[in-house]
Amino acid sequence: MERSCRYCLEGAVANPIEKIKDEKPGLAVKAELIEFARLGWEAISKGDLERLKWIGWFFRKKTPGRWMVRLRVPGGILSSEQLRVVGGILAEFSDVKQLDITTRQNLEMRGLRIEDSVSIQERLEAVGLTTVQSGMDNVRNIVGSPVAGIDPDELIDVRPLVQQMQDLITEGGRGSFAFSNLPRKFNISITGDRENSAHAEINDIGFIPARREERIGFNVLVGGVLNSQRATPALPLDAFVLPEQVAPLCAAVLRIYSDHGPREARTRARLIYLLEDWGISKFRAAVEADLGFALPPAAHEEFIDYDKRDHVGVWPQKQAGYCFVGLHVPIGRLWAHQALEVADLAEVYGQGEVRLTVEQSFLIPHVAEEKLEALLVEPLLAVFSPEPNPLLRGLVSCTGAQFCNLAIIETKERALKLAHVLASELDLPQPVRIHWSGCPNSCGQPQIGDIGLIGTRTKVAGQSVDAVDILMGGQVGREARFGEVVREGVPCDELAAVLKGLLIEHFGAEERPVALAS
Ligand code: SRM
Ligand code: SF4
Repeated sequence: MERSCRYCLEGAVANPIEKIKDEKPGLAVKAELIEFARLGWEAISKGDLERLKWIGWFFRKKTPGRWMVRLRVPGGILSSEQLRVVGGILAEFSDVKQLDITTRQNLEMRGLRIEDSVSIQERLEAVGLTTVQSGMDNVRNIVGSPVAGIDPDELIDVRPLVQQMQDLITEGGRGSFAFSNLPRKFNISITGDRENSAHAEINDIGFIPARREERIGFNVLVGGVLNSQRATPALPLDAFVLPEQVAPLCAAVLRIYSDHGPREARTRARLIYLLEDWGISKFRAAVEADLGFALPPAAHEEFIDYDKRDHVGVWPQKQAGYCFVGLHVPIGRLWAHQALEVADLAEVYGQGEVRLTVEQSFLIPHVAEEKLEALLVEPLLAVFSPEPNPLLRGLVSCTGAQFCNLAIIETKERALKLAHVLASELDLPQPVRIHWSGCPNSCGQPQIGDIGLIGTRTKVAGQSVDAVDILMGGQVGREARFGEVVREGVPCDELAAVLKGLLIEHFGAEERPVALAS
């Protein structure tokens, strides 16, 4: 297939990031890290500050000199040894010692200095962790089933596929120049369970287990996006692939997106715009031409027939005598010493493995039944509970104004405080998933919450104040759908009362009787 030059915009005006990439590829800074560490952050050019996101180093305007470092944790699976190194780095080098679990089953370390970057990168690499291509115009952390290989009802164990894709896209963690000049970010989800546990619909490619002619493989969705411009669920490609065709298909889609995806306006540089420009048939034909073989149409028998779980609590594994224990991390944030304690728990009670979820929590797999009782009384489980209050359990929050360059409002602390207030006043029959995003970029996935909150500003008595737009009706798992805006510009100071009303009216919440003073 004839390709147009991916660096050439054929006369169109390039957006500033394309110009930065033209001057020097984003990934080139990997080889220059020693020099940046020597010179210090103040000597780094604006272009290189952007390029450093290609290797996971995010300059934070709110805390100049103290960086956020984003890892890649394919499918959310990491070893206790890896987590211990992450906790150790934070303990030794970070001023705030904070670690966030992200909505892509990933980790972000905070408060690190570029001056320490060489030592930090060496420690990560020594245990097989990489930060490469975790930001900007790259394939972001690949999300997958957090219970792959242990779910009694799973159809395909996707762990090898997730690793295969990660290796392909990052050249084994070393960095791939072939896949790191995409028009914009790119998200991939793959699950082999029956509950759509990693939100296929909000990814640029989503793989859903399906059966065709007695073979289990995947139906393919393409073009899902959430951002300030639009929220569009991924569309069926009308194609079925076998497990061994997953990585080749991803590579084909990425080449096509790289060569033909829009690069003029940054806001229109996502895959969905290419799909809308070409139509699914032309896009599908281009994928087949790149692959060199025809794709069968999507299988009729598709498996999203279970309700989606958050995996919090104690669940039996497919391995007899073992269970996994899902522990809830309030707003996805933990501290260095807690990361180290989690690593210890995984070793003492499990088999040295921890799995992160898209709900910003984690689970410890392979807990032998006879060890369960002792695990459940560990002091850390008073903080990371297997039985959290229903309002805390469904809470997801993006980073927000504390650290994020683009935030309109503060989210994490506010979300937690509000959940505690509501939990003290209301009894709920089931968890309500409340998703916070500090701006319309939608990192907290507000469109898929039962209630979604998007940061904005409004005027109260002539003063500009923090506010949110409220969405409702989002559904995950089977029959996933996006919520819609039901209230605009609700001042954050009024939010407790407004949410209380919505929880009572729509989610069966009941007010707790007020204790009378004696
Ligand atoms: Fe995001 C930009 C945090 C998941 C859509 N996102 C940012 C930046 C990098 C902005 C910045 O430089 O400050 C935020 C870093 C703040 C910080 O210090 O942590 C940021 N995004 C996050 C995380 C950490 C939110 C969280 O608390 O979990 C998530 C990291 C995922 C990861 O591990 O890779 C995160 N971001 C998402 C998601 C959800 C998802 O992928 O499932 C989305 C919507 C899905 C999508 O992209 O279609 C998302 N982030 C964005 C966008 C809008 C992209 C667009 O097409 O316009 C931006 C803005 C941008 O890229 O210019 C953005
Ligand atoms: Fe920042 Fe907005 Fe993303 Fe929240 S949604 S992390 S405020 S870019």
